[in-house]
Amino acid sequence: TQHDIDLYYRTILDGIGTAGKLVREGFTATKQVTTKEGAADLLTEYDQRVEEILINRLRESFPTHKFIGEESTALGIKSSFTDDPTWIIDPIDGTTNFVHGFPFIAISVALAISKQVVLGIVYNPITDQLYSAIRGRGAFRNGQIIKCSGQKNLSLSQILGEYGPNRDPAILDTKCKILETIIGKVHSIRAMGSAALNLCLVAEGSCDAYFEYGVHIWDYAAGDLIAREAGAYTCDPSGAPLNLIDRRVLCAATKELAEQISPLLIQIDYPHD
Ligand code: LIP
Repeated sequence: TQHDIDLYYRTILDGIGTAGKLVREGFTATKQVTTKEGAADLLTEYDQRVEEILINRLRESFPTHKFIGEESTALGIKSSFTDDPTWIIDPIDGTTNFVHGFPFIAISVALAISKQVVLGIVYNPITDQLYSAIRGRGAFRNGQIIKCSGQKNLSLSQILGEYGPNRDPAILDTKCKILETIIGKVHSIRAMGSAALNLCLVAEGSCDAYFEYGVHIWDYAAGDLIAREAGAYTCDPSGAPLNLIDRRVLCAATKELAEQISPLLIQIDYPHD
């Protein structure tokens, strides 16, 4: 019920407040940086501690809920995406930015019920910008309603595209080819290093579209809802409906814009989350 959703929302906001303080502390502190799946796939002790804070806070209030967390997954605690109420957590989206002191990082949390995301929060603790959405109730930045740009024309667009942490030469080559094809057709391409915030940039209208291959469910579950609630159109980069476990996303201010971008992409497949 809406009453339950409001309670979930208040509880996670409380957890994110505590977690945000720790991220701000860590931002300027010396960090232990380790790697996960490759030399450019970074992890710090803060990622793990933030995830613990959020999961403990939620578990205390909602003991039957399930969790899919980026760092729990990295530790081998693999939870599959089921119909149960499931919190999908990226404690620090943009870990590379965090390591380098580039202030474009976010705590991203979504709640899915029956595999449908019903609430999403993306919080940048450094700039103190909080993006939020509850399904059917619009999207907000620090409590103010936000709307995407409504852009339909590719040649007038500012597009977000990421390289991602995978250093496989074939994948990098394909990603570079895609960007090479697109750059001549648009105002600009940006790579900000946080999938969750990229979706919020489309939601608020400061960018017109974003696509990425190789992202994980925790990178885009919350941002996807925020973008949709702000009027954006999100799909699989092929143009098919978005699937949150397929590790690929295309989000555009309009369906017309998504339809112009999709044919320019080269589809990359990943084993699903
Ligand atoms: C990262 C992203 C970034 C993307 C990478 C990566 P992390 O998340 O959001 O935009 O290019 O694929 O997944 O690992 O910092 O949470």
